[in-house]
Amino acid sequence: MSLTKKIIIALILGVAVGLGFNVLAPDAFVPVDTYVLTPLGQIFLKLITMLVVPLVFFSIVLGTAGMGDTKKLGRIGSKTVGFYLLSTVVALCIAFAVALVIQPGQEGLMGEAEGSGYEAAEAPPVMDTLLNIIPTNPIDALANGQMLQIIFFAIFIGFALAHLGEKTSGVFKFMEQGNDIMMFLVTIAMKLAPYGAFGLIASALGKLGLDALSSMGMYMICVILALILHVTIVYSGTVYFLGKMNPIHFFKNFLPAMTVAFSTSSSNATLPVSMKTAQEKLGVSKPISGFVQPLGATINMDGTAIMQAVATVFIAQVFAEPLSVGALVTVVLTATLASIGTAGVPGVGMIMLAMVLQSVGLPVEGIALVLAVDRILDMLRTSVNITGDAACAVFVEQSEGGKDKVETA
Ligand code: DAS
Repeated sequence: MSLTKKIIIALILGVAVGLGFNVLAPDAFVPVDTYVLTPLGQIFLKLITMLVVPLVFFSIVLGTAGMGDTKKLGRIGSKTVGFYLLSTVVALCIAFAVALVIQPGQEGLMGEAEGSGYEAAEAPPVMDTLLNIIPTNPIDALANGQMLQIIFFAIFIGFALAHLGEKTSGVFKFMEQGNDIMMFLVTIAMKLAPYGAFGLIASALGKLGLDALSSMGMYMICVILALILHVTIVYSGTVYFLGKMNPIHFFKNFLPAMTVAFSTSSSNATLPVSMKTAQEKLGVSKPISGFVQPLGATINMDGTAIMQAVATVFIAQVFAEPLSVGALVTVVLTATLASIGTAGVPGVGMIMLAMVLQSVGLPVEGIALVLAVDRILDMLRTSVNITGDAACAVFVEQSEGGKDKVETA
C-alpha cells in the first residue's frame, strides 16, 4: 500500500477516534491524548522539523550555485517572487468574493467584543522586514531557524560557489552530500507519517468536538470554498498553462506532500517532503526546487491569506462594521506583506489575522469567534500554501526550459 493511502487511512481513523472520544468518552480522552495521541503526533512533527534548517540551507546553496550565473538567479528570483505576490492577491480577491456573496456572519451578532487573548502583533514596517532579511550573525540565524535570513545567507554562499568554481569544488561536494543525507533522512522520517497523522488529527478533533464545527459552519464553508476555488482555478491554471503539465498528474503526484501538510499544519515541517515530491515526481530540478519551495514556505501563504480575508469579512459582519473598498485594499496589502515575514508553522495565520484586523480598525477580540475551528482550517490552508509553492516550482522549471523533464499536458 502506498504511503499516501496509509496517511489518508490514518487521517480517517484519527477523525473517527478523535470525535468518538469527544462524544462518547470525553473523560477518557485526556489520558489517551496525553500518553498516546500527542506523543505520536509530536514525534513525527519534531523529526521532520529537525531536518528543515539543514535541508533548506543545503538545497538553497546548491540551487543558487547550480544556476551558475547572476542573470539566471535574478530571472528565477523575480519570476518566483512575482508569482507568489500575484497569487496571494488573487487568493485574497477570491476569498472576498466568496465571503461577500455568502455573508457568513450574522449581522450585528456580537455587540460587545469579548477578550480573545490575542494581542494584535505590530505589523513590522516593510523596510524593517526587508532589512532584517540580512543576518548579522548567520550562525545565530541557523540556530534559531530564522528562515528568511537562512535563505539570504545560503543564496550568498551559493553565489560564491558559482563564481569560485573549481577552487571550492570540495565545499560544493560537501553541500551535495549534505543534501543527499537530508533527503535520505526525510525518507526515514516519512515512514512514521501515518502514525503522526493519526495522532495529530485525533488529538485536534478530540479537543475540538462536533459542537464547535457546527457552530462555525458558514464561516468554515466560506474558507473551504475559497480554498477549493483557488486550488482548482489558479493552481490548475498555473501548472497547465505555465507549467505545461496535466493538473491531474500534478495533484495525483503531489498528494503525499499535501497529506503531510494537512497532518502537520506546518509548511516548514512539510518542506522536506514537498521538495522531495516535486523533484522525484513532478520533474522539478534540484536547483529550482531548492530555491523556489523554501522561499515559498516562508513568503507564500495563499491559504492563510484566504482565511484572513474571510475572517475579516465575517468579523466585520458580526460586529456590524461595514468594510469599505479602501478597507478591503488595506487587508490585501497587510495580509500579503504579513505573510512575507512569517514562517510556515502551525497557527501563524491566526497571529497575522490580529495584525490584519487592526489594520482596518476591527476589534482584535473578533478572533475569539474563529479561534475554535482554526486548527482544522490551518490543516487545510497549509496544504494549499505548499501546493502553491509546488505549482510555482513547476512553472519556473518549465519557463527555464525544463520541458523535457516535466510531464507534458
Ligand atoms: N500553518 C501555517 C503554515 O505552515 C499556515 C497558517 O497558520 O495559516 O503555512
